[in-house]
Amino acid sequence: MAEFRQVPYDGYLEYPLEEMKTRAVNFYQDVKRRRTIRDFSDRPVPREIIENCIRAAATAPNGANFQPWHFAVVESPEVKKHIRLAAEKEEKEFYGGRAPEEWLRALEPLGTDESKPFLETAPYLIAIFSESYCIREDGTKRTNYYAKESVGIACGLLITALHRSGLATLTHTPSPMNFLNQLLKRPSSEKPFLLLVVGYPAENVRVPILKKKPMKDISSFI
Ligand code: IYR
Repeated sequence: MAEFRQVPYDGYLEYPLEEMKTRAVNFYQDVKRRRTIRDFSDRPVPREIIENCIRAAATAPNGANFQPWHFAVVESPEVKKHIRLAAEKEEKEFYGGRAPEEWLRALEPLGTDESKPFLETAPYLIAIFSESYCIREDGTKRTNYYAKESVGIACGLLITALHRSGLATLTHTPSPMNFLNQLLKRPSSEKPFLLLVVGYPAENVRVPILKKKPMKDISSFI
């Protein structure tokens, strides 16, 4: 079994305790400003920013370093239009009866519906695919361990990197979203995980008031 060659870890930075504390608070203050928005401006965004955020996402810890992800970045207005049409078709069925009553009630305060104009307005859609297996050169299948967990962590990093760059996002999950394989020409070994809408917020965008659970409900120290 081939081993990874080991080298000294020179990337670690230790900060003085007080600095650690302020860094933790400052990071929290910065990420807590992030809000999902559903109304985007069509202002262009340099591709370089998206590329570097994807580079950051791809540093995510992942199973056996198999890096089971693919980021399909859609800039083409034509492809965005096809994605919108396909997503709205699924969402129409979802809101029109496929979703259980209880689920629709839970979405009511968010004010979402089947109309998804942002899929055409925003400068970028990033479809993130999870690769459950890959095909080796000899044609045999190799399982990617913890693919969904790995891709979930990468998406968290991607959203945070975009936020810190000054961009807004919407995590959109039309269900089912297999149409993304066909439209973006991805193989069947890759499953669409998330469709991330990226850009500047539209002017006067509004967001719902959401309360976060208190620490005591989300954590325990044993
Ligand atoms: N995919 C649908 C429904 C939806 C589901 C959840 I859970 C949300 O938090 C928001 C929306 C849509 O995008 O409208």
